[in-house]
Amino acid sequence: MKLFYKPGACSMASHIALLEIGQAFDIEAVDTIEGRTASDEDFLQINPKGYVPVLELGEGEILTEGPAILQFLADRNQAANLAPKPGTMARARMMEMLTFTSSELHKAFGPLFRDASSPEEKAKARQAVAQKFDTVEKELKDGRLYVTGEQFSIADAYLFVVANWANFTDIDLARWPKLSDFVARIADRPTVKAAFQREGF
Ligand SMILES: N[C@@H](CCC(=O)N[C@@H](CS)C(=O)NCC(=O)O)C(=O)O
Repeated sequence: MKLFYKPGACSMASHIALLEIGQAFDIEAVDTIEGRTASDEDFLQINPKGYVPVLELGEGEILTEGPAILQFLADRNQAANLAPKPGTMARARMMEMLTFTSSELHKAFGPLFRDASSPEEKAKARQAVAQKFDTVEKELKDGRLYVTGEQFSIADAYLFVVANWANFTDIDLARWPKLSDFVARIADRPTVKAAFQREGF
């Protein structure tokens, strides 16, 4: 199994999940701008959509889209306890948070990573991110350790990676004390430290 990633990108959530599972896997960095992998393969031949994460499963099977990869990994490796069982309310809550992170929070960061964004577009994006962070802060207000309760899940891996982008985009996470504590707590996991190290940080 091989994960194609970009250092610090959303693919890091899949990287963390793979490390939590604890089985052997390979990783390969991708330059999505040049469209080449570290071993100089044409990335568009691997994923015509041109973005990471991509999970190569062997025998030509390729899985894309972060939330799909995360759920596939969790469901295939239930002993790692990375997601509640499909069909349960707990699973629906976990998917609710994965979807929010993907379609609301992740997307809100978009203009902050685009060189072509104007200062006005970036200011607007910071406002949009702040609004989404307000929502997460409310979720975490009851003092839960993880975003859907007391058990670490793939939703935490994804939310952590995206929320941590605040530290690279001039957004002061201290404005959201519960979220700030959450980010520090997840950053302290051995698997998360290992993912940062393996991605070259
Ligand atoms: N819908 C995709 C979006 C993935 C995505 O936005 N990937 C970014 C990194 S976080 C990427 O590879 N962008 C291409 C680039 O930065 O050139 C998913 O959820 O996996």
